[in-house]
Amino acid sequence: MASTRNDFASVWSLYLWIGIAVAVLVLAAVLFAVVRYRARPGRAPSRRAEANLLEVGVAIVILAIVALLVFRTFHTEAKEDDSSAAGAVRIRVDAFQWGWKFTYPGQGVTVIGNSDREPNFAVPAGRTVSFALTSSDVIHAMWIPGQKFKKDAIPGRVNHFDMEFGGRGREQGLCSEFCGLRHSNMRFGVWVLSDASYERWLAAHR
Ligand SMILES: [Cu+2]
Repeated sequence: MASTRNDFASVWSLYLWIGIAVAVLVLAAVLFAVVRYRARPGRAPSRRAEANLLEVGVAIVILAIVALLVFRTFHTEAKEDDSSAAGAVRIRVDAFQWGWKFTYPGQGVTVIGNSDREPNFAVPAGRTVSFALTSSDVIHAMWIPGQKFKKDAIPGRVNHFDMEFGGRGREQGLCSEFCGLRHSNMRFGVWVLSDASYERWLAAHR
């Protein structure tokens, strides 16, 4: 399991290029029809209503494109949802109105904060971190823009996912699902630390 940071970039550009190709084809076909078959004196409209072979061909091409996009999307999504490698750092995340609670099971460490005081939790750089995300009231979403990652926090359901954090420093995180009055202040921070600093951080928060 490697960093998921750029996984969706290739899926996105695939969608983009297929979208551009389809747009160009459709516009070209419309332009062709407008120019080639425009009204001219002495021309009657064609009485032809269908072209079965062509229509079947187009349907097959569309199905193939859809199948490719569905496969690529779910393939990438499955990698993202993969959890979890042995020896991964485990963190349970509880979202609530309007804050976050981060618990390290078996470590005796819990960090909690709200819209007045945003919580900061820590992860070791370069190691797999396995998250279990849920909500205690309404639907929230955990978003770490620097990691290009977002996942819903749904009451009564636990979402599992793995992440690997690269460079050291602080990543800003926030709630990205409108969840009430103080939604915009529902933020958190992630300290990405070296192994030694991470252990010290854990010890200091016990
Ligand atoms: Cu929220």
